[in-house]
This record gives sequence, structure tokens and C-alpha cells, in this order.
Amino acid sequence: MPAARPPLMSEKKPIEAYEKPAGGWDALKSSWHALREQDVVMKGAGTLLRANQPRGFDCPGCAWPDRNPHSTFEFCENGVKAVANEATSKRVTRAFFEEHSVAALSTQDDHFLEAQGRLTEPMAYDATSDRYRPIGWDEAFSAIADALNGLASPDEAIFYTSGRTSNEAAFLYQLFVREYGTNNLPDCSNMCHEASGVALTEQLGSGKGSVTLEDFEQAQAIFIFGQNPGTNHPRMLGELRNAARRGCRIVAFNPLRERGLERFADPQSPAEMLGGGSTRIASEYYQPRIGGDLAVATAMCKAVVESGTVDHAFIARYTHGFEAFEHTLRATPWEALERDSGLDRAQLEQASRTYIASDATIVCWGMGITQHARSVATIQMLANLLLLRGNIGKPGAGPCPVRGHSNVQGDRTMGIYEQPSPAFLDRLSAAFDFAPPREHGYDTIGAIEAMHDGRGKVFFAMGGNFAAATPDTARVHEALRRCELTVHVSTKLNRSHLVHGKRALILPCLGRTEIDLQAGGPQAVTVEDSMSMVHLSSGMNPPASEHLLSEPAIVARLAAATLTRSHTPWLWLVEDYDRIRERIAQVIDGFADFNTRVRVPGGFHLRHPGREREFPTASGKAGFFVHALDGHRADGDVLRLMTMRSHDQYNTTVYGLDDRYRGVHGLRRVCFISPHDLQRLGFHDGDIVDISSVWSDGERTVEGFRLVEYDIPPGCLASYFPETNPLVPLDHHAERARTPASKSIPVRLRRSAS
Ligand SMILES: Nc1nc2c(c(=O)[nH]1)N[C@H]1C(S)=C(S)[C@@H](COP(=O)(O)OP(=O)(O)OC[C@H]3O[C@@H](n4cnc5c(=O)[nH]c(N)nc54)[C@H](O)[C@@H]3O)O[C@H]1N2
Ligand SMILES: Nc1nc2c(c(=O)[nH]1)N[C@H]1C(S)=C(S)[C@@H](COP(=O)(O)OP(=O)(O)OC[C@H]3O[C@@H](n4cnc5c(=O)[nH]c(N)nc54)[C@H](O)[C@@H]3O)O[C@H]1N2
Ligand SMILES: [Mo]
Repeated sequence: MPAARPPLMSEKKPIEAYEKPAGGWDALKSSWHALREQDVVMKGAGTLLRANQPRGFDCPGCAWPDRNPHSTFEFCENGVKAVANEATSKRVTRAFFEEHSVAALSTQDDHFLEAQGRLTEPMAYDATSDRYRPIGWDEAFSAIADALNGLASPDEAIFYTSGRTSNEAAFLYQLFVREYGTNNLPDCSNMCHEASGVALTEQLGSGKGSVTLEDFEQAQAIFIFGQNPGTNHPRMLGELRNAARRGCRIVAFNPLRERGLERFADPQSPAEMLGGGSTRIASEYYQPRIGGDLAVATAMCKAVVESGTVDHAFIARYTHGFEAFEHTLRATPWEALERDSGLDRAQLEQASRTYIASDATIVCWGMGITQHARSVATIQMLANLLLLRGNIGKPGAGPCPVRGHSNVQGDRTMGIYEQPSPAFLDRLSAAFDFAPPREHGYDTIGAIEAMHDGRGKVFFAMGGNFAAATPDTARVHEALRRCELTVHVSTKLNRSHLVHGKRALILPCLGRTEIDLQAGGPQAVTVEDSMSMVHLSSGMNPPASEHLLSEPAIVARLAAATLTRSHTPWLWLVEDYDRIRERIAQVIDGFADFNTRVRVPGGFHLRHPGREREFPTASGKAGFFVHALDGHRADGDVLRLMTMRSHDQYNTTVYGLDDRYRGVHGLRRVCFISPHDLQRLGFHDGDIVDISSVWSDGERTVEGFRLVEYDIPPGCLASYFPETNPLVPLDHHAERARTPASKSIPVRLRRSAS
């Protein structure tokens, strides 16, 4: 008998505290494991060397910008996982779908679905056999065209986008959707950094971050709120390490002590790898309660004002609203700030002193800030804090919302937005000779409501996993099932293919790592990172299957099939993506000479007016905004649950079952809880509980979560998404931005019955 294959990683207990720094040898081991598991060891090495290189592809992992384009390969464990899972040797073929009914596949978890490999040909759902069956591309496009043209109004169709879509595909896609006649363009941004866009646009006149990587070299202090870069933006740790080593203060606010924010051993530093050393990242680490950041930021603003260290010249010249803001701060009692933040006055004052002592400060934030009811207020308070000391439009300073998907920022720039501005539509109309719809479309929550109550009948998704990523899972599934037709352009099998409309199609597409061959030769696409750098991405692996089409080609062929009277030369445009870029240059600000500028290694930077202290708001100035506190009350047995990412997942894509830095191995249904709450509620570490959210329209429950005693503030719980998405009520979302409040779900725990 052949010997069993030895385990690649040492056998771990399910829960075992991780004492090492982030990164280090374990990051290399885990990367190697990912490559081996996907059977891409040989191809993988070559593939990885082309990640984020001038003539290579943009890593499909996160939106963190690339370092110097001429530098060597930047190692990133989770980038390796993202690439390995796209470049995998595994395939989902027609035989796979023949073997497994949709009902059978529906019993499998997200890890299983992802592990099946790349989709290989277009498939259509057949209700009689409950199976997906092969369909030709032409037949698929004409089926979608017929469904779209058969609707009573174009507003009955919904076109979702996830943030991996290239600029070229996104531009064509929004053009197609608007020529077809609707602005129903919800996207993953609606669930992600929408609150940042809403808050900053109103306040500073641009919804994007203003800093670049050079600012990270010049900052004297970097504040990081509600973000876990060790897992979600590992390349950011390199910047933080360099900053820490040159004496920049790094201050973290997070209910959990995330290892990547504490200590990092850089896999690219021989001294740290061989010498066993590491670098301390955060010089100060505060653990506010979940949702306590509005109070934290308010307290810091108060401390600045009361210490008399505001930048009066900056405030007088560039801002409005300071007097009212100052007045409110002085009137806000410290007790309220302590109660709401979960930090004591000494901690809040210490953080403020660090802020005041720095002449150049960056404030970063992630989902721990945006996915709350008061997220817009919190972000505006963080921006108030920056404005108080003129921390924008000078080297080493500014707001830095750290985006998620690798091109989520670019997709918005290209017009993937349900609320397009009249000026944008005017330019689109002039360049393409049609009358775009002016009425705003559905965002993600609006789309779910519309499909649920019958106003939305066709759902088309350019990437992503709508059925799993959205809140209120039961409601969303019902909504998708009520659709006449659901269509997914995808690389991998996921839940959204199994929770489908009466008719359903899967359209498999090329990934970033693959050669995109069109009539005009191999094509490159472009993306925009979190710091507004636009650059080229070209794949070099042969496509996973000969039947795949590129995303731009899918849009063009669908448009040609659907819009029989369009003046746009769809098929001609996709023969050579330079032609698409020429059209982008005509319509989108900042893209003049696009084809030339993007060919300079490293690409080009899109101007951010705030960098020059220009604030194109209604008043022409940056604004101070007053926001009342939440008025936090301890609420008996109701706790606040945040739903976040493990180290082994990419959003709804589950790569593995470990969360190394948090010491979890082989399981995902865990719930971190403080020793205080365990005792108070009569539970023990290891107990299995059901979690129910407490909402006006009743309870939503997920079952069988293992309680893990953890260093987390009392009243706070943490679990992974998407297992907990059924708990998020659809109407529990950010004021104005409508980002689902998936970081502050009010819940009760109950011991599981079995
Ligand atoms: N490997 C990998 N990389 C990714 C992703 C992935 O899933 N895997 N996803 C991508 C995407 S789309 C995004 S948006 C980003 C997400 O990157 P992050 O913004 O880091 O997302 P989360 O994992 O949700 O982590 C949120 C962090 O906020 C903290 N937090 C939660 N609530 C609060 C709060 O109320 N206050 C404070 N101060 N902190 C809080 C949590 O403890 C956690 O550390 O990552 C991108 N990169
Ligand atoms: N509870 C809770 N819910 C959340 C969050 C949370 O923190 N907590 N985070 C929210 C956030 S920040 C986001 S961004 C959303 C993410 O929402 P989505 O973007 O909708 O979801 P993903 O899981 O990133 O999508 C994964 C799928 O994308 C497809 N895919 C991968 N690469 C490509 C490609 O190149 N082209 C195409 N066409 N398809 C591709 C694959 O089929 C894969 O299965 O989830 C949100 N939901
Ligand atoms: Mo995101």
C-alpha cells in the first residue's frame, strides 16, 4: 500500500494561540502549501514573478499599490494564494456538472465550491434535470438579449459588478447598461468603502484617499482604524515596517490585537528571516469597543482643540464650519467619550498627544470603520481630525481609505455607479451619441429589495458572489430565486450559481494571469489602485480553457446581440483595447493620452485635488462636520458582533480553514468572546452556541458556533463572514451610504440544542 501523503503543515489543535510575528517562515510555508494544493508549483513560480511587475499582471489580491515598478518581486502570502487559486490546475468541466445536480452542490460549503477549480465553458441551467448543461456562446448571448429586450422596462434589469473587473471591461459594461437604458449598476463598493466615498466627497470634494506611497515614507505618524493589513493587505506591512524603523509612530485602533499590526518579520529581509528578528509595528495599540471609533475621533478632536494646537492658518484659508465644530467639542463631556469609545481618558489623551506631536499624519481605515450605521459620521470625524492640523495636501499626510478589491476604485472611476453625475452622463452622451437614462438606479440593497418584490427580473453579475457576499442571506436567496433570469460572469464556481433564477447562465471568463488574445493580438488591461495609480496588467499563462472569453469581449458580444440600433462599434472596440482606452480618454477626467501614459512603467497618477489643497465641494472649501455621539448603553445579554475575514479566505472565497494569526485551525464556525462575557452569561470556552440577531422584524439565527475565549472588549463578539451574513438585517446599514452594518450586528447567544 502506498504511504499516506504526509501533512504539509504540522497538525495543530483547533485553537492554539499564535506567538510568532506576522510574516516570517510561516508565510512562506503557507504560500508553498497553496501552490502545491493547486498544483501550480512550476507554473506558479514563473507566474508569481510577474505579479505587480511592469510587464506582468496586477495581483488580483488587494488594492494596495505596487512599490517601485523596477524593484524586484514583492512577496505577499495572500497574493500568492489569490494567484494560486486563479492559476490552479483544477477544472470544473461539463462532466462535473453532469455528475452533480444543483441540489447536491447546494449542500456543499464555500470551501468545496472554490476547490473545484476553474470554470471551463458556458453553462445553462436545465430545470428538468436540475443540472447545468453546456450552451454555445452565441446561444447564451441571444438568450440574454431576448430576456432583456422582453422586459417591460430596462429598469427591471440589474447589473452588478465586483471589483476585479478591469477599467476596459467596466467602461464598456456601464456603457452597455446605459445604452440599454438603466442606471441599475450596484457594485461591491456598496458593501465596502461606499461610506468613505460619501463622507469624503461631501467634506473634501473627492471620495478617494489623497496619499501615495511616498507619503508613507514621510509621515511622522500613521493611525490605523479598523483594518487588518496582516491578512488583507500584507504588502502594506512592508511600508509600515519601514516607517516604524525610521521612527514614525504607528497607532492602531482595533477591538482585536491583530498580529500584523503588532509585529512583522519581513520574508524579504534576510536579517529578519535568518536572524529570527522582527519589527514592532504599532507603537501604541488601543482596543475600543466595536463602533467606538466615532467617540475616539471626537475625543481626539476635542483634545487637539483644548490643547490649542489647531492649525489656524490652514483652517482660516481652506475650511468652513470650524466655530460650530469647536463649540460642540468643548461642550462634549469626557465621560460620554469614554463610555462610547470603551477607552479611558488617559488612553484617549495619549493617542491625542501622539497626533499633536506629529507634523505629518496619515489616517488609514478599513471595514472596521465603514460597515457601521454611523460610518459616514465616523469617517467625517476622522477627516475633521486631519483638517484640524492641516494634515492634507502636504507631504506625509492625508486620508487613506484602504480599498479592498484590486480594481474597485477604478470601476467607480469608469462609471460603475448607480448615481452617475449629470456631467458624466453628458460626456458619455456626446462621445457615444445616445441619451443615457438620468434617473438613479439601485444600489446593492435597493437591488435586493427590487428582486424580492418583483421590480427586478433579470440579474446579471460581472464577477463576485452576490448570493453570499450580501446581507440577510435568506431574503437575498429568495430574491434571486424570484428572478426570471440570473447570469454570472465568473472564474470559479460559487454559491451564486446555485441560488439562481428560473433560468440561469454561467459565463466563464479569463482571469488576470491569462493571455487575452483578440483579433489585434494579445491585449493588456488597466487597473487603478487604492492610491489612484493607473497601470497596465497583462497575463502570460495560457487560458484555463479554450472556451473562455475575456470580460470586455463578453460585454461587447452581449451588447451587439442586445442593442441592435446602437451606434457603438462594439466588436471593433474589443479587437484592440487601445480603442477602448481612446474612448475612455474622451469621457473620463484625467485620462488624456491614456494609451501613451499608461505604457510608462508604473503607469500614472490620477490627480487628487486635495493634494493641492483644492476642495471642490459646494462651498469650495473643506468642511468641518458636527456629529452627535451614539449614546452607547450596555444592553443586558445583547452583544455586538463584527463579521470579518480569516487569514485563509478572499471575501466569499474560502481557500482554507485556518486563521493562523488568530490561532484558529481547521474550523470557521467560531465566535470570539471576552472572558468577562463568558462568565457573565454563564458560558465556557469551547461551548457550541447559536447566534441570533435581534431586530425589529424578528430573529435571524445561525447555528453551531464554537465560543473562543479571546482578548476582545466586553460586549463585543467576532466571527467570520460569509457564514454570519444571514444575521445582518437588510435595513441595518450605514446612514446615507447604505453600506450593510456587518461589523455591528446586535446578537444574543444560546447554547446549541445538539
Ligand atoms: N487575503 C485577503 N485580502 C483581502 C480580502 C480578503 O478577503 N482576503 N478582501 C479584500 C476586500 S474586498 C476588502 S474591503 C479588504 C478588507 O480589509 P479589512 O478592512 O482589514 O477587513 P476585515 O477583515 O473585515 O477586517 C476589519 C478589521 O476591523 C476590525 N474592526 C471591526 N469592527 C471594528 C470597529 O468597530 N472599530 C475598529 N477600530 N475596528 C474594528 C476587525 O477587528 C478587523 O481587524 O481586504 C481586501 N483584501
Ligand atoms: N458580513 C460581511 N459581509 C460582507 C463583508 C464583510 O466584511 N462582512 N465585506 C463586504 C465587502 S468589503 C465586499 S468587497 C463584498 C465582496 O463581494 P463580491 O465581490 O461579490 O464577492 P467575492 O467573494 O470577492 O467574489 C468571488 C467570486 O468572484 C469571481 N471572480 C474572481 N475573479 C474574477 C475575475 O477576474 N472575473 C470575474 N468575472 N469573476 C471573478 C469568482 O467566481 C469568485 O467566486 O462582500 C461584502 N460582504
Ligand atoms: Mo471590499
